[in-house]
This record gives sequence, C-alpha cells and structure tokens, in this order.
Amino acid sequence: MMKLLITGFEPFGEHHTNPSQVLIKTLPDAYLGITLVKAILPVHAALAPAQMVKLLETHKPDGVIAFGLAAGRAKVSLERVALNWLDFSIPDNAGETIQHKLICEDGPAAYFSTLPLDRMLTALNSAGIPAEASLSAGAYLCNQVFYTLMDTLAQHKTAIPAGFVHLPALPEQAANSKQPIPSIGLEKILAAAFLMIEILGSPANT
Ligand code: PCA
Repeated sequence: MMKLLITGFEPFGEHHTNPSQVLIKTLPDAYLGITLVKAILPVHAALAPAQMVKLLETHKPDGVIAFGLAAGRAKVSLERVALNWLDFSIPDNAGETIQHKLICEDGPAAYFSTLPLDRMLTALNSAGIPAEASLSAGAYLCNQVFYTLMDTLAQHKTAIPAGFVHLPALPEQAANSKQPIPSIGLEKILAAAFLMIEILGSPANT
C-alpha cells in the first residue's frame, strides 16, 4: 500500500490558528487506498527540521506533501524552490529570530520540488481551487522544513515526489485580521489536498 507523509504546522506569530494544522487534523488516515501519515510540526527552528528527518526515517514514505500558512497569499501556492537560507522577520515559537544564515553550511543553494507541480496546478485550477506556482517559500520555518526535506531525500538518494505547499488564511482568520487579507475555506483546502494526494497515487505522477 502506498504511504504518503503529509505535514502541517502549529499556529505562530499573530495567528491563532493554522490552516495546515486544521487540514492535518481533518484528513483521514487513508484515502483511495493510500495510507496517510500525518504530522503537525512545531514552528521551532531547532525542532521542526529534526522532526521532519525523523518522520522520513521512521515511515519511509513514498511521497511527501508539507503544508504551511502564507497569510496574505490569495492562492494555494505550490512552491517550486527550497532555498538554503534563513532570514526570519518574526521570532519562531521558541523566541529565536535567525537572520542571514545558511540552513546547511555545505548544502546546495537550492533544491527544486519533486512534486508534479504542473499536473497538480492544472487539476486544482480545473476543480475551481485558486492555485499558482510560487518561486519562494520565504526564509522562515516553511522554507527551512522544505529545504531539510529535500536535502534529506537527496542525501539518502531517495527519489520520491516531495515538496511544499503554502495555504492562504482561512475565512475566520481573514474575518479577525486588521488588514484585509484573502482567504480560502477549509472545504477548498481539503479538496486541494485530496487532489494532490490522488495525483501522487496515480501512476503517471510526473
Ligand atoms: N508558515 C510559516 C511557518 C509555519 C507556517 O505555517 C512559513 O511560511 O514559514
């Protein structure tokens, strides 16, 4: 049976909720015959990468989709690039603000997502879910976990589809935000996750 690792993040900064955490809590344990290993990562620069490495080693998944929140974005953002760079504009949940620092001293500058992004994009947009490809996952925890994920797979020469997806805020976050921010409802976020999982489970996942 195929096994996918799906991760989200806990709330951080000014956000009292995180759509990626809500997604992880809502997803079933299996979908279309695919086992879903679900985990919520801490917004903690020291702990989150270590947890991602441990999850990969423990579960040896056949594919990985990591999710996080990018409040202010209007569309589900399929990240193309993980950058070897940390530059936090707000502290993590442990109070650390890491700036101008490599994630991995001797690692490559960047890794590309190995998810079938173009196929996913077409499927999401055809299903009426606003989605786009994004060239930067930022320089905070999401990028750090994304880079660690791709670096760990590269180190182990594990050629599985893996990557990162940023989610817009939920409507309840937009409702309580001082600034006007775009949002997407949980039903659309769930539908997006199911479509991406289905694509990874289908044979031509290129
Ligand atoms: N978003 C943050 C970290 C956790 C999350 O959900 C980010 O974009 O880096």
